[in-house]
Amino acid sequence: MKNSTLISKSPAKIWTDAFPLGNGRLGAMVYGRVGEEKLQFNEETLWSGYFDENADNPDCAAYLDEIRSLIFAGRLAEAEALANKRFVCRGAGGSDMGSKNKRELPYGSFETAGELFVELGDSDAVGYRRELDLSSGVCRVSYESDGKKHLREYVASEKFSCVCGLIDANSSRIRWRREETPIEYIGDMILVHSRLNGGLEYAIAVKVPGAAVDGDSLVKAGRVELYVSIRTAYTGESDVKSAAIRDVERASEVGFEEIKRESSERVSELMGRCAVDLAPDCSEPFDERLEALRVGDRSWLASLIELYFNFGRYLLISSSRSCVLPANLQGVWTNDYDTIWSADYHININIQMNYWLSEVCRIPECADVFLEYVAFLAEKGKRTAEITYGGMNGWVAHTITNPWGFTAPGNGFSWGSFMCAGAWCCEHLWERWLYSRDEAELAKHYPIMKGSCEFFLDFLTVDPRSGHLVTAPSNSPENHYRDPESGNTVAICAGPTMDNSILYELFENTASAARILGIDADFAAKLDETRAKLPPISVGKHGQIMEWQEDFEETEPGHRHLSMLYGLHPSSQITKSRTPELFEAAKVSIERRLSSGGGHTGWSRAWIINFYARLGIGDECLSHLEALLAKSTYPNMFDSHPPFQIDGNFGGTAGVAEMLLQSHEGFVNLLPALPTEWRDGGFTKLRARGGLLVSATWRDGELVGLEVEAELAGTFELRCGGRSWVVELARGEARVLY
Ligand code: FUC
Repeated sequence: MKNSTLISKSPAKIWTDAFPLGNGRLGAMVYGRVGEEKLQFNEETLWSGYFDENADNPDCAAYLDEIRSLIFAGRLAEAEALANKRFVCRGAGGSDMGSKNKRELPYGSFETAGELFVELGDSDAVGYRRELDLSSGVCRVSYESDGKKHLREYVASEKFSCVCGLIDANSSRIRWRREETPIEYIGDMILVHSRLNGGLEYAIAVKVPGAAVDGDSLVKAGRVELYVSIRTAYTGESDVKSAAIRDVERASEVGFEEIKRESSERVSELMGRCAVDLAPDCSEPFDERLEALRVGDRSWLASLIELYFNFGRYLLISSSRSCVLPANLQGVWTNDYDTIWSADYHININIQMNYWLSEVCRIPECADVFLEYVAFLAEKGKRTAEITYGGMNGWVAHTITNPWGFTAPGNGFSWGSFMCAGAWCCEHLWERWLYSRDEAELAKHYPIMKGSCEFFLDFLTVDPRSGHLVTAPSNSPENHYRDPESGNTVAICAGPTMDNSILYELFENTASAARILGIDADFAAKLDETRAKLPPISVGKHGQIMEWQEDFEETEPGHRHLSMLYGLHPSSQITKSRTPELFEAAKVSIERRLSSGGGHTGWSRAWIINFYARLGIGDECLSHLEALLAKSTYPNMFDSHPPFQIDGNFGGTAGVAEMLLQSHEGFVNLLPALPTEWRDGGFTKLRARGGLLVSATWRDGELVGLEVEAELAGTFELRCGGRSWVVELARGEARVLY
């Protein structure tokens, strides 16, 4: 696979220089240092905190009507003050998500497992090269020292559930470091067995065959083999220490080379599911090319974008397979004990963006854990509907959640009470159906979608000013507007556009699912009737898509959230053919955001790329891909919010796919947003809804080759510019169309 190797000619100085390895459950960051190697480790469930029984606040419901009355009376400042006082979780919730005290709170934080140091004694390095091969998942460090070739290799094995390494050395001293944690050196092992704040028991085992204990280290003559595993009691493991030891003993019996072979094969199969061809292969160091781009040298831009596309797929494969938790705000990697935002799950764009690439890039199995997490949230969210909302049916979740199942509003109304977070997660259940047509899976997911609908059938209330059914109190994710009465900046509102768009889609999808399954005819009819009463997406005085029901003055016109455009992407309520006026207004909304400094976080920029892909403006997509790389990317290609936040990586990769193939309008739209600069290129087996695999090539911006393969039998329509094809294919059938 070309443009699939991250290369650097220098060791990592800081964490965001280091190269990431992951098997879905374990993460490792490889520094590749001369003299003393450093690797930092994570395990996906290594979270402080616990389920906070206290978070759901029974006092909220009593104030619901009063808050609504104040909103509808235009007394927004009072409504907001009351909501901030009463419509929040009990206790500290997620606290100030950037604070350094979350380890002491029930909410907790994703924590580093610690660092492994391997003292090698070499001092000089000639011809240093550090590389991460995305097509195999092997990280290598090589150089010459004292006239001898030195090689290190590392892999994260899914099958053997270990991170493994092989390091050339004359002699080495190996130790583990984790703050305030007892570490044992016994025989050829390093062992940690402890608990985090909140009580989670965990164990770390490092096996170095042939090593011996020397004080607070292991020492070994000659080449070093490393086998590292971390286990926690998150899923109820009764003997985490034995489990971690069992992992490394088993792996060491198999041996590094065999583990590397098997792991490379597995990663190669997943990475090989699809490809894009945007530029000749380039093996120049990534960090040097990134610096060149930053100073205006665009000669490597296309190869960098192809590398970025591959890196996003690699990161999802590395942080979201054979595991029990979805990729969090940092995937499966953190170097902190009290990580910013706890590296939790923000479900008002972040976790959803993590999984946009999974279906179209043919790694749906990487999204399974997210869909299972939605089911977990639905269970926990029933409690919130019951307690916080005074006995409402169904389930609800809000802006933030964590592995303990926090579903209450956050501890601040304006950011913490995004009402449709859980409903948005249900969109991924429906997308899975659109790609897979798996009725059994749809039947499993239907109760989750129905439960979300049931909550909103209770929560929606008539806005006396418009007669529409609206969510109230609510807000447009983390954004504010000027209260026309008081002139104050407020967040609180009724029926923000994003809520209306998400619920329109949820009700439509759930009714469709009921009819496909041949069940709940009356419920489906109720959903249709309710959907018709939601506020429509409207155009404001600037020609923009209105973010709220009324054309309020925005106080943050460059806000990072473009929530009012949910109907453009990821939903398909705004399209050129069906809603031309809204389609044009969406462009205005994006331009207004950008002209006021919008797109300044990685994920926001990535969402803009997807928006412009849906608008069919390829040159804008390219311009924002360039900005995503140049302004929001670290030297190891991690996305920068800042700080590191992985959703930008995933959203950027999804954006590249969206530029080349779309299938949200009932037909396959080929090359819908091809930049002028991408004169020649191609893609292989990107996946359309309905299970159609599509490969295409273009020359001078014109389609010159088109092949399809049906994962599922069906009749498919494909369009490219003025040309179209309708093809009926049997399951598994491939055909050259052009
Ligand atoms: C939401 C975003 C922030 C950040 C956080 C993790 O609050 O508005 O930009 O991405 O999630």
